[in-house]
Amino acid sequence: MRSLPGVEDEWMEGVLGDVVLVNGAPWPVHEVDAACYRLRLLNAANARRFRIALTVPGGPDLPLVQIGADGGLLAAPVTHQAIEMAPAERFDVFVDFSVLPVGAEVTMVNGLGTGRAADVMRFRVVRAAADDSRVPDRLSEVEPLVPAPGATVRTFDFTRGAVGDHSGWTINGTSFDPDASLADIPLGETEIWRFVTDVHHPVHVHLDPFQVLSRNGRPPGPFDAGWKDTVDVRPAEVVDVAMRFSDYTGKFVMHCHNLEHEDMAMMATIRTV
Ligand SMILES: [Cu+2]
Repeated sequence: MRSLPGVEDEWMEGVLGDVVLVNGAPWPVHEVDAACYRLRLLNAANARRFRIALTVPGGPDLPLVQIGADGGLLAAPVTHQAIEMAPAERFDVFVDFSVLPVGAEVTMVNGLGTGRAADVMRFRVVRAAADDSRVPDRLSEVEPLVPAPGATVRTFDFTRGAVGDHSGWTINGTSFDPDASLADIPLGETEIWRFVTDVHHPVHVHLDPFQVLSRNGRPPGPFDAGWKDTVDVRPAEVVDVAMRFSDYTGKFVMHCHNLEHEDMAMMATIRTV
């Protein structure tokens, strides 16, 4: 570690662990009332993507009603049967356990995992409860970020490449340099940022959240709603987001949130002016 970069070629794609931890515990069981719960989901894995669903033996899966994304509440709830999460993405969801009898068990599974990585945790409904909570139809006012005609378009290409004399990960062909800005962005301007990938890269931007405009020229995907600061860009995909920095001038970073990619230099300095 003192003479070589902290990661090795064999871990280029990112480390996939063999134990799923939730709040630090392996495959925990959490007791719940037969009532509604708000769950705040964060994918805190190094590199693993999850497709989260709530399975019930002999019954349909429990829906996940999304009420919030990385940067706050959605304008209106979105109901999912499963939610795909890349590292660093957050989903705020509402789950109604009151439709189940006391004694029921609900398993949170990962549809993208194999073996033990296909299980995440379990909920056990242990007692009846009075609960009249519900999700409002309108949750918040979300200002749509609309780039003006002729708005600046910046393309960021996330690819494997040479980092010095070894193999690593690059943005626009460059590896992380804390002193060289890849983009100088005027505060208050709404720009279009175009993320282009070779393999999966969860792209994360510091300072201000953004909104997804399109994927491969088509409308945003089912998990792109609301204010985001991390977007799951799939292999060979082009994702456009509307970006506006409004708070501070200075140097910030954007990077892939696959921790091994990030540690192998897939990070860029940007500057707000
Ligand atoms: Cu990456």
